Amino acid sequence: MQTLDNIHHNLVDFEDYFPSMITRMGNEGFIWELCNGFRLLMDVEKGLITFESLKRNCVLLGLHDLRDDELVCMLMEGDLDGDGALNQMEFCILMFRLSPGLMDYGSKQWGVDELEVMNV
Ligand SMILES: [Ca+2]
Repeated sequence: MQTLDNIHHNLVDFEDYFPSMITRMGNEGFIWELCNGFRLLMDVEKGLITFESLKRNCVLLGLHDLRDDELVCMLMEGDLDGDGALNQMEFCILMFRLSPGLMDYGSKQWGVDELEVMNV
């Protein structure tokens, strides 16, 4: 069984990318990029990220080294309302959880209000 910690090890480069993106783009630009990432990964018809859409599109986010069980783990970890797919809010929260550096940065810079803004 994969854990989020295992996925961390596979995503070290990916994680480290986030804080530098915020520095470069600012908070609003970064949130826009996160939402953009969600749209790249989602199933267009459902408006949600499903296992199938994640598997098909994860190359776009540099996640091509992830195995099926790791993708399933990400979906399970991120799925807060139990519908088996990720909506935009769940995706953004998962991205924060996958990036300890970002979580640390975000907790200093952002409040709950900013996170709720993403849930449009
Ligand atoms: Ca869900």
